[in-house]
Amino acid sequence: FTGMMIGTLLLTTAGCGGGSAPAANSASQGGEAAKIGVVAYMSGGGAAYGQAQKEGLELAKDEINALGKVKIELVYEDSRGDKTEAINAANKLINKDNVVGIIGPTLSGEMFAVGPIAHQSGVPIMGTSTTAEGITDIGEFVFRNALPESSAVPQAVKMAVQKYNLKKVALMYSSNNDWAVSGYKTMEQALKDNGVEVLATETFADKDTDFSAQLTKISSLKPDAVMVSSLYQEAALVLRKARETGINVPFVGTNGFNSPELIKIAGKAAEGAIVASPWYPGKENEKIKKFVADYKAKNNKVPDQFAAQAYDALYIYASALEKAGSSTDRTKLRDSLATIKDFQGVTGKFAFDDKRNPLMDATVLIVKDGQFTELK
Ligand code: 1QQ
Repeated sequence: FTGMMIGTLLLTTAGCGGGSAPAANSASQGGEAAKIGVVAYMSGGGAAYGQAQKEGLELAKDEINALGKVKIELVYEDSRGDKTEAINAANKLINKDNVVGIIGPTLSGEMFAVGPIAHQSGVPIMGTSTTAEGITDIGEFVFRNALPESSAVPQAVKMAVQKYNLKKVALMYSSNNDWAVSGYKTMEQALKDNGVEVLATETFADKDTDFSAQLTKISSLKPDAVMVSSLYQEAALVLRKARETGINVPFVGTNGFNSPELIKIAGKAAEGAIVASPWYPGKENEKIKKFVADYKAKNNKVPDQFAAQAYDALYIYASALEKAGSSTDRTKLRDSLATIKDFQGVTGKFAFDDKRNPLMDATVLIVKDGQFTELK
């Protein structure tokens, strides 16, 4: 029973329920707040991703509302990283809360379940961290400002190959996570493109805690590096076990590595972990400095990539809402979002391409002395 199938099923059921929810595309009533739904992974094993997204969104919302050009109200739903929960959340937001658009969900797998519902309901939906292949192929109401792995991974792999003269590596990924599988495939292709040999490919599952069998095997093959596609929880435990097993080579990750939780959980074992990110707080830029300072004042920590991408996503919505001239018209909002070409956010210059994927830059980062720093 795939997420897609559940999605279709619930959509059909909602459709048969019959006209309980009024369409949210009446003309704008001056000054009315635009209701935007948020589906995020806010509790459970990957909660740090969704919590960071919420913090980024809250800061952006307060600033946008203070500016006064458009007014935004956010309605949060916790998906707990689960496709069925994400589907229930989206159906509620679309049919009960009557949101004009949705931000999220956090995971690509959740988007594969929820995107078709939003698309068929004519509700724009934007992923801020959905980096797998094929996300926007779901339909023309589906957007993302998340940097696809197909842009991020080749940069990280190429940099690591050059920097550490990699010839042979081992691969690991979580095989029951749609995004992790997609990220692994992208890694495999990037390694091929760089002429690197893959000595072994080992799998595990989300929520696994014992990686000794895979790492014992990998250790015996003496790779120059290990590449891992998984969320921070599993990646951190892999790193810890790897160092214990005597594997002290660089690790290259996919987007799951981009949470400071990776470093918190792995401790010293995270040193040398490499990942490409659309966000780097250390850049000399006034907009970034202000965002970091304001976020710190509110949340007592430096914003991570998930906070920054969510922060920019709400500004992108605000700018589209302003152009659309309506706080309730879902179709106008979709069309307006699609025209965003010259946006300047804390993650840099941003535009949607004609497939509603982002055109934006990435920085390759490495964990050094317990911090993500730029790998040059
Ligand atoms: C995806 C991701 C994850 C790392 C988000 C937390 O990139 O599921 O697409």
